[in-house]
Amino acid sequence: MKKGFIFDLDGVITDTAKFHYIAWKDLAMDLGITIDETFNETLKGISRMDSLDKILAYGQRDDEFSIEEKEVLAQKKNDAYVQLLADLSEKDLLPGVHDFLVQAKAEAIPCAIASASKNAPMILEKLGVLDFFGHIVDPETLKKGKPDPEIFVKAAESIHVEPQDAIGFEDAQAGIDGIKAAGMYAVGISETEILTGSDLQVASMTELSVEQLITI
Ligand code: XGP
Repeated sequence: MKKGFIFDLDGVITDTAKFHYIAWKDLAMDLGITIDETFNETLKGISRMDSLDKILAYGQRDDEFSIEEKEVLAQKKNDAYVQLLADLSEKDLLPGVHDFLVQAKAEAIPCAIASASKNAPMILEKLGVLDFFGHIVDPETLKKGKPDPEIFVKAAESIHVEPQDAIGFEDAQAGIDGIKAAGMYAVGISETEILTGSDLQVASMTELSVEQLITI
């Protein structure tokens, strides 16, 4: 029996991944770097500063900025991203998410968020689902980002569930790799990408039933 659920946020609970892409693409363009959707896949699940570093390395500009300058660039991207979220509300929950959280609550399965995003609490509040989660891992407390398992192990601990009794939900390869490295069952959610190593992959959460999953 599985006893706890751990969710990524961007691309799993809501489609904010598209807003991250717009904001990163604009910032990259200002720096004379062109990124496309294929490159953007490599930013999914990656922290703000690591994402910026990847973009600078991709544009071969990685040695040109001081830490302070990079902080300014990362803040600029985040300001643009937060502006794009101005109208975010319950209507922006991805299909099946609300039903799934209601089912989990009814079955008394604790849920936690394992997202690299520092914006997670604000986004969950806007989506009206903050109260479904027992804990949101603070990415500032992590030594390593995904695909390291640390964030998933911390999330499981926070809801008092052993990793082998937890299920992780992810839309990105770095996330699936982290879930598997943590020793958890991995559910990949993507219509377009093949998430290698997922124990189960679905196109959307509408295909999932809490009752079935907990007996896995
Ligand atoms: P935050 C975000 C990153 O900026 C973005 O590149 C990642 O795809 C995303 O986290 C993964 O969830 O972090 O800027 O919202 O803190």
